[in-house]
Amino acid sequence: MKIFFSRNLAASVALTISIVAINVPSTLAHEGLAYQDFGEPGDASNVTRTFEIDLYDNYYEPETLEVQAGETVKFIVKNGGELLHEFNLGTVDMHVAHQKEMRMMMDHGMLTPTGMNHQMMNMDHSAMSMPAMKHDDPNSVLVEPGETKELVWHFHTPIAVEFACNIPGHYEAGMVGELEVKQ
Ligand SMILES: [Cu+2]
Repeated sequence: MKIFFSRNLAASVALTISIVAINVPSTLAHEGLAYQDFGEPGDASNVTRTFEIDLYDNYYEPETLEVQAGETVKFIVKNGGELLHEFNLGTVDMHVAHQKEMRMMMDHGMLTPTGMNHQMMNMDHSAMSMPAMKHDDPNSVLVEPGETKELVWHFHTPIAVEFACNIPGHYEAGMVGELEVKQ
């Protein structure tokens, strides 16, 4: 009887723990969130912190960053690799969605493994029934080899997000870093 009771107790404790685990989503998934939920393009005159990020084939240096909610951060993003790379701030779900768009741009020749077709990127694709094919997301920069770009971002909410490269295959290869926005 005693054994039955403790087993039962153990089972119910295990059940409680698993329910808690199921109910707590991954801190990085944030299903349904958009960049507006954690920040917005920042004003360069309000920058409180500057990070230099080096992009290589296929990883970032550094791979973890930490900021405070309320800060405006300047990211100086330098591509020291031989491939085209992206620096995109978002949740896992946002990156997965953007990877599909990037795959489409690659399939249509707007992007190549080493650069972008600037003429095609600036074309009006609505006439070709290819909307949203322009890479102009405010939470992202595309950086060609040897190029340096800047992204100024204001973080308004404590959250854990990722900075990631959504060029086909790069995220999967490990081109992703963690950015924690602290309270
Ligand atoms: Cu990349």
